[in-house]
Amino acid sequence: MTQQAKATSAERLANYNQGFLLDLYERMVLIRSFEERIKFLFLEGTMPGTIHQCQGQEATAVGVCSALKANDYITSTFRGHGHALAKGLTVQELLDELFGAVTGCCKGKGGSMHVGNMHKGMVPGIAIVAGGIPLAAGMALAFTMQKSGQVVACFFGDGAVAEGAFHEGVNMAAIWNLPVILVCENNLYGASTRVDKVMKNPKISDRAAAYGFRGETVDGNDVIAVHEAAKRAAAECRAGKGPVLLELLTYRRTGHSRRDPCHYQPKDEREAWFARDPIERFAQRLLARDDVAPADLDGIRARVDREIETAVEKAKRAPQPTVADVETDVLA
Ligand SMILES: Cc1ncc(C[n+]2csc(CCOP(=O)(O)OP(=O)(O)O)c2C)c(N)n1
Ligand SMILES: [Mg+2]
Repeated sequence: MTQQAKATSAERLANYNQGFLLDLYERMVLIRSFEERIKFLFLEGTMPGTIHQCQGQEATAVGVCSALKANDYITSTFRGHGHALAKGLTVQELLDELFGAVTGCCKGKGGSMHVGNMHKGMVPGIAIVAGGIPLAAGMALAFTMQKSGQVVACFFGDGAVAEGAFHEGVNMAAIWNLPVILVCENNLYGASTRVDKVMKNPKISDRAAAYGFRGETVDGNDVIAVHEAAKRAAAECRAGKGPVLLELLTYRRTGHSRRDPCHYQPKDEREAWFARDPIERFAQRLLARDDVAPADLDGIRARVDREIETAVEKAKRAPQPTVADVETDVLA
């Protein structure tokens, strides 16, 4: 990196203290390492079910959740591991859930597609595409009526935008100025379908204007840009000026689910996005500061690896539900 580029990168992070920035880095590394580790557990056949992974999208989860307060909520999708770790769920409660254990965050009854913990501000994942949007609007209506000052950040994919539930939930949030941050993780694909095949106008943030509120497109692989956009959106929501639509441009490095070899992503497109990896880019910007050394980042990665390994060993031996558990914590 040239001296000039170094100075520019350092200046852009100058408003933040070292501890905050290293926390963002650690959270993103935790998500990437978690996803890579469970990929092997799944391929080995050690872990049941299927998984939808978020390698490459770490900056969206961490950038948004770092802008929220502990008592704010998020809703998520089938691709929720990163959102959960960013909102403060532990590796252990998440892994235990993936292993179907009673010590999991949903007592083993949710599995990978429904991870969450209401005590930590995460509604268990909603696997119906766009299903979280009306629900988030309802939660935000409750917050408004209770004058609680809370906001809800609702994560969904580009594939959700053409669903009826998007229109219904977004319109209701708009007419009542509800405190919802609508977070569209635009990773260019809904399963194997590229966005330009299903959208005449692929700029998703433009849709906000049709409902009469503000939308913004953000570099979703830049954790600071996402954090700042989410901070602005949360402040507007708390001031009664919600909702806000954030379109976060990012890329899914893996297949849609573990069964998908992902052959439809063109090689040059993949290479271009891999070169804009959110973790590596942020590491370079951190290293341009005088108070971050390569050893600091190595130390974080080593700590994360140890944490995950310890949790994997425990999760493999975690207690499974018994027949008596079938009738607990279920509504129907
Ligand atoms: C209403 C509904 N239709 C279809 C599906 C099957 N399905 C699961 S994920 C998915 C693609 C979603 O793409 P996107 O919203 O872009 O999210 P991403 O997978 O990229 O995170 C589809 C079609 C579903 N779960 N719900
Ligand atoms: Mg998508």
